[in-house]
Amino acid sequence: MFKKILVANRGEIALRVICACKELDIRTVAIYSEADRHSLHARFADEAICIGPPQLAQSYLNIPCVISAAEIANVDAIHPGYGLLAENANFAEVCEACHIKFIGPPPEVTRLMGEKEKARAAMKKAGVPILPGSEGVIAAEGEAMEWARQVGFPVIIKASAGGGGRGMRIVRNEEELPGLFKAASSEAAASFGNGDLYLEKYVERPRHIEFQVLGDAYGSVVSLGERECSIQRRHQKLLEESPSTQMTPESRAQIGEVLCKTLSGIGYVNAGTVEFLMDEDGRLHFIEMNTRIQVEHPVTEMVTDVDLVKSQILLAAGERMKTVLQGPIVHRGHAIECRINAEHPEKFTPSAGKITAFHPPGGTGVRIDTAAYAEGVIPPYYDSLIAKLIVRGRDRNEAVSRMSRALEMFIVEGVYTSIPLHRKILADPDFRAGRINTNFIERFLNTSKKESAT
Ligand code: MV4
Repeated sequence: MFKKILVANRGEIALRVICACKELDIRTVAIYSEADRHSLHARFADEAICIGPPQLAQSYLNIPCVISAAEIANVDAIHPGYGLLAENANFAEVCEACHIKFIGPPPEVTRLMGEKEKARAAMKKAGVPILPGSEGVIAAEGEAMEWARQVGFPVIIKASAGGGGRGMRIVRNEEELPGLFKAASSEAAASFGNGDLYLEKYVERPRHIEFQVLGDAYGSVVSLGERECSIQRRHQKLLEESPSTQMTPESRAQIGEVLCKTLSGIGYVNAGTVEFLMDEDGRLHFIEMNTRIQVEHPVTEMVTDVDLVKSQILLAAGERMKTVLQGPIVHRGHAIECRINAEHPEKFTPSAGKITAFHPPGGTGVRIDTAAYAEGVIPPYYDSLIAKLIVRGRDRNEAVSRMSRALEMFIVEGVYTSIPLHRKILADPDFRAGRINTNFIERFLNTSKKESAT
């Protein structure tokens, strides 16, 4: 087993990884920027190394700095958390070259899933349902028109190197296509250094449903069921839950089975998330795969009792799936997570500064993952996520009422937060009835604006 792990991240996820290491009796090394000198991840790690100035490119994203810290501290492995270097195949290769275990899938698998049209082809070949669309990247605008006619409008043009919603264009008819194709291509080239595009049939009002998987180094892959993540705003998830009201034990088992077979064939190791869109007829269509631990992983932990971060570490160390899981995967109850962001309630701009008061809720079935504390400072350089509030109930109704009361009892002063917005979502009749899709927040914000104007 590893003796010492470097945590190449900050904030709540760095703390989450430190928690897992402590329970496994593994020493931890934190890295921190000058803006994070007083952060809890630096405080709770066994060692902490300052790696540079606040800017991400000069600290947490600076591969030579991260690797130097790992060499100096003499660690066996690096856990990248989410974001930052987590899906950087080059970083994983550098770790390997330095004989440091990267806690994640092999670099070639990360690279495959990072090229979205290749991931699509690999899934299709193995029998995972995908949307009708282009085969491989589109060479020219004329080819895009051919595929669009074949698939039928509306279609969506996506960047091969994209994901998370950047560089996408919805095309409703033939007239729009040339302009939108050019725009998507130059946006992709500018933001990813790669202008490659592919095309899919556009799904109206989809739900976003994703499957959590774990793989060991010996070809065993398991599914831990789904998370429903349709409550998003501008591609930032606000609330996630498990199970989805739209899945049954049968449909969950069926999709889980094809995923495990497919990912085992690909050589998938460690934690991963397979994203689907569910159309209005309830059919699932693969869109992309994330090769990291995700922000919303606690939702799955709450309903399965599997510690996903401990599992990641054990699997990376070469443990077998059956040793890691210690029994069958059982789904119990319902979990909901609210991502509490430090942001302005109307403008949605980040709200940095000192937290003057902080009282997180507690009680039965309540979990908080956070690195925030009273008198702590939220630096302006990073993500606006300050806390994740997760609850579990015996069923969805109990989880919803538990979340509502927990949000009522959550005090954060000194910075603006999304807590008031989350309270409103939890009170919404459509949300309570499970009538949600990816357009929910837009509709919700429009109607609440109209109401407050009258
Ligand atoms: C789509 C889609 C409709 N049809 N693909 C946005 C993020 C990226 N991961 C994929 N996205 C979408 N892909 C097809 N063929 C609609 C979206 C989409 C979306 C997806 C999930 C959650 C929120 C979303 C918000 C807007 C658009």
